[in-house]
Amino acid sequence: MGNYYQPEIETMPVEQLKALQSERLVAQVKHVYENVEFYRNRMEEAGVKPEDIHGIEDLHKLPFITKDDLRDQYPYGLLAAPLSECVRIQSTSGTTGRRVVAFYTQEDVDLWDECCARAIVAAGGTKEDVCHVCYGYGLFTGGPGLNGGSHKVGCLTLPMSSGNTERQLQFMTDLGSTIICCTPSYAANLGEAINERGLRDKIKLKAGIFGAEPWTEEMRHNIEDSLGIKAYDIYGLTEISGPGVSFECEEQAGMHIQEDHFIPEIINPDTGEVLPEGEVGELVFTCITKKAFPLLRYRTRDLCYLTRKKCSCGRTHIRMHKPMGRSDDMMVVKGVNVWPSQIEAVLLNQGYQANYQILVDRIGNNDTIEVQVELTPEMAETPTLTVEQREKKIVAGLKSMLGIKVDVKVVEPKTITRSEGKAVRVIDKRNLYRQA
Ligand code: DLL
Repeated sequence: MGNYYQPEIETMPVEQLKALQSERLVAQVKHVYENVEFYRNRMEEAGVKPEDIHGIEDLHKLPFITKDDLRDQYPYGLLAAPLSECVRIQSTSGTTGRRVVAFYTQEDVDLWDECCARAIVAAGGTKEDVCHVCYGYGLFTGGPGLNGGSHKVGCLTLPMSSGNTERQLQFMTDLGSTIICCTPSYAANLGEAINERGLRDKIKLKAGIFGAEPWTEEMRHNIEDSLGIKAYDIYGLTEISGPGVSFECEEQAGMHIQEDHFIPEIINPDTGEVLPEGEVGELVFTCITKKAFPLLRYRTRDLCYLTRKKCSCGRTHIRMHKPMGRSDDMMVVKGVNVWPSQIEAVLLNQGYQANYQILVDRIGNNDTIEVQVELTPEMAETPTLTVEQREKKIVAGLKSMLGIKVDVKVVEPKTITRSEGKAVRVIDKRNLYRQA
């Protein structure tokens, strides 16, 4: 059995949880219908009225919402509470198109903080811990979310924000940080910096809560080894609240979705059909407790599957598999679907670290794809293979994973730019999807 922040909710029998969801869904549908013209219009177009929704079995009758809808309704079109009740905004880091702005009432902030507190406690956090938050603060939800959760748990919270690795290491060693929250790519960079400076014996970290970008199991093992910690995954998105929509427990086998606040569905991204448990498709969320910005049936574009298999931690909330990619970060190269995570898995399996970049271009009518990966310092110091041999081996690994020939360049350690937040893994110069 695990540690819980709110045991009665986290271990609530499934039937009871579903009844709670039904009750909250009915109230939420009424709330948005009465307060948001956008929802009223959409429901009328779909021929559905609030009184047609009696519980979660009727969820499928509601229309979907997409990111384009959010952009069209920017900034206030989806606001469901009076502006005077709103106390905060957060916003997406998107670089194309209009930003998405999400609003929070004080109650919304409290429930979001509780979600993050549950994640921290699941990772072993207590009020004795020193919680080092190096997700970005500001419009990005990572810093504020984990910061709020850490306060709720009663940890000593270090609001470090991202960047300035020397300062991170100084606080970490001087104040004895025990839990670290950041992107997995920055955790890998910190691991590298700690080992280079011989600080491994001076740090007290025991757990890390990493998310905001896709990462592989191979990367998890590397981070756990280099920092000497247990690495937990955490998932979320600005539109739905931020980090803590789901989180891993000590089983490290999928993330429990906070079903008392968010109802998940998996759909076929092409047809919108709801898929049965266990099938891979696009994750859709309905917010049943939020007041200011409660999205109903929001299409996340994240691809994964759900499982309600019993978890040894005792939590009853459904688990989502780590997102396998986004329907919009899948690249089609030479006519083949390529996911950055497939490339990462091949590289890390061959002993490299997650210091790599994928360059895609089009010359004439032909796509080109090149993967650049750094030698690890050990590989550079005591070479067992030549660079050519290494490149050949990676080319073969990628060929068998993807079915296409990928050019590979093995480069010297420290030549690929390190990330402080979300890593930029793909540079696609074809601009096929650039938005107006
Ligand atoms: O990244 C919220 C967050 C902050 C989550 C800190 C976890 C930790 P956005 O910037 O709106 O919000 O980006 C959301 O990031 O739709 C996924 O595609 C991706 N993502 C988030 N967490 C994970 C994860 C935050 N654990 C988008 N694994 C989501 C894979 C993730 N992808």
